[in-house]
Amino acid sequence: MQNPDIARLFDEVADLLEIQDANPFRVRAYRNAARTIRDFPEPIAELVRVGTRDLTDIPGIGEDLAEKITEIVTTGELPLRKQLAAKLPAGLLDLLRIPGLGPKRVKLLHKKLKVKSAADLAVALDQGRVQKLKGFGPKIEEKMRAGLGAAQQGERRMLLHEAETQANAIVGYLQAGGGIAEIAVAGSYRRRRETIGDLDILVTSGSSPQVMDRFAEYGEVAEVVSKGDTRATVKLRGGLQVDLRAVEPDAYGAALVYFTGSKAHNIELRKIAQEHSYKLNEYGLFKGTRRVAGKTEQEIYALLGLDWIPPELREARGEITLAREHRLPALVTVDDIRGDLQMHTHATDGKGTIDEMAHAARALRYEYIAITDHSKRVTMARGLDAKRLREQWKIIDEWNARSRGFTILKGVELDILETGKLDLPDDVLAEADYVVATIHYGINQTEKQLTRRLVGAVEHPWIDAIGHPTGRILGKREGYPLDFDTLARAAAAAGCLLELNGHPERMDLPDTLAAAAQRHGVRFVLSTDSHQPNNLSFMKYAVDLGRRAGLEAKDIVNTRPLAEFRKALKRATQRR
Ligand code: DGT
Ligand code: CA
Ligand code: CA
Ligand code: ZN
Repeated sequence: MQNPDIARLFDEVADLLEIQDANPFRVRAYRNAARTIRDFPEPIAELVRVGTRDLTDIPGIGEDLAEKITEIVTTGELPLRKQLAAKLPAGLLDLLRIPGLGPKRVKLLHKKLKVKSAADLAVALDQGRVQKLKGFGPKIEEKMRAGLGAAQQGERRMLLHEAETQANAIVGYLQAGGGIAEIAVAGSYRRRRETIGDLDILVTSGSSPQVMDRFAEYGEVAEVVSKGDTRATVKLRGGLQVDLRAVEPDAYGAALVYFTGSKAHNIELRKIAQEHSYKLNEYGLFKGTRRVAGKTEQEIYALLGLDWIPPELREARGEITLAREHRLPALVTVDDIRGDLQMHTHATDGKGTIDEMAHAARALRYEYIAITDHSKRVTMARGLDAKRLREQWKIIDEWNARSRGFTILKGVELDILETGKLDLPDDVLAEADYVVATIHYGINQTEKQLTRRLVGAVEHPWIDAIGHPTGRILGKREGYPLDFDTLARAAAAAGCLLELNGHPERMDLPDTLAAAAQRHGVRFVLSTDSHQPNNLSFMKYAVDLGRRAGLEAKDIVNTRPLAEFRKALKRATQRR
């Protein structure tokens, strides 16, 4: 049981409770617990096993939840979840995975239209019964139709962050068994896509049958789908499928290229190989029957006349031409990052204090952070009004006066209201060091309205960046309708930054949009949107996005020392 597995059970309980009209506070308690557990830095199953630490010491975990966690870890199930699920038709939960459908809408569909499954929903849509329900506009209907196919096939993609937890645990387990020379997780995971269909693991080993045996015996395995001497496929309890292949050392590089993909990239590579009268497959690069390369990726790319291409770029989006012309970008790395520019504290919906956030950031050897608690419109998070914000800024001033070598910037995550007006007055915004503006409400407006709201913010003198610009929530909600080209052009012209938000559920901007924005001359800021100190580690996902978009350190302003960072902000050019 990895932390994400435990978290998923709690999330499901919250969904089930919500569909069944349970007390909202109870729903909230399970949601918060799920989030806490998902983000918890140590494996909770381990804590339970060793028993040295009381689970109730974890913020947000009381006696009752601690007991449930222990139950999950020891039995692999949560009886409460089963009880709640038993009260509902089995297919109803599949509906939750359809974009646009949360517990509230699923509840309505069930109550009003007697929809019990994805198949029922398809029929109801076709009969035009769904659009008559309150709260179901044509946009949502369109989204539901698009998502229905996947839901009916039970397709489920996992967040990169969750897949990473699973991947690290499996790799650690396999290595502990010994006999493995090399091991790598290839596929979309290595390309750092924001969601992962399945994990593709490669090993070289002198004893591959034993490695396959050990793999099948892994504690998290729910089902061994197939197993031979050199390959096996399993399904884990959380539903994630994992493929393991053993290859000979001389073919390791070729297998790595092949199984890293993407498929489209492989097809382009194979075409180049053919043009040079080679044959390329997962066993190597061949001239006739002779293998001329295969041990490393580098030698394969080199013989094809290409620079080695970082996995994040292998999407057949022009990287092969760049590699041929030695023009690949020097992609940004986590080490380039000097500060984190979006995080929340306990003043709003975060769990740490200013001091705790700063400490965690210093441990990452950052030079600066911005504290960006929500503004008042976000009532759910007890957003700050001007008075509370200024009180917080006074504390930050005092903190900065006391400390050396590290600076906390006075920031705010400013809500762009439904009307396009801003949630705080200009004189307050002018006093800030950094303002990131975001949309949380009115997301069902038209493309025109939403674009206008964002462009208005981009052009405002005291807004330095637009946060989580598309508003997507992975697996739950697509980004709002936007004329992104117009937004990117306006941002470039105004010198307003666009954020790459590394929160695992957001990873927003999407890579393709970030690449498009860069072509318009936009500069970026990377952030984690942390809600507790250890969330600062999410920066790697913001970097993943940047790398997939082909960004270099120079495209990203928080790779710069503080003084230069300040100068790069739009407010540096304003006169108060
Ligand atoms: P996923 O698992 O849906 O997140 O995405 P991938 O990219 O990991 O895809 P997967 O697991 O189906 O296959 C892993 C890699 O194997 C894929 O990126 C490229 C390679 N591959 C799979 N099928 C084919 C194929 O039919 N042709 C070629 N050239 N490569 C393939
Ligand atoms: Ca895969
Ligand atoms: Ca696969
Ligand atoms: Zn936000």
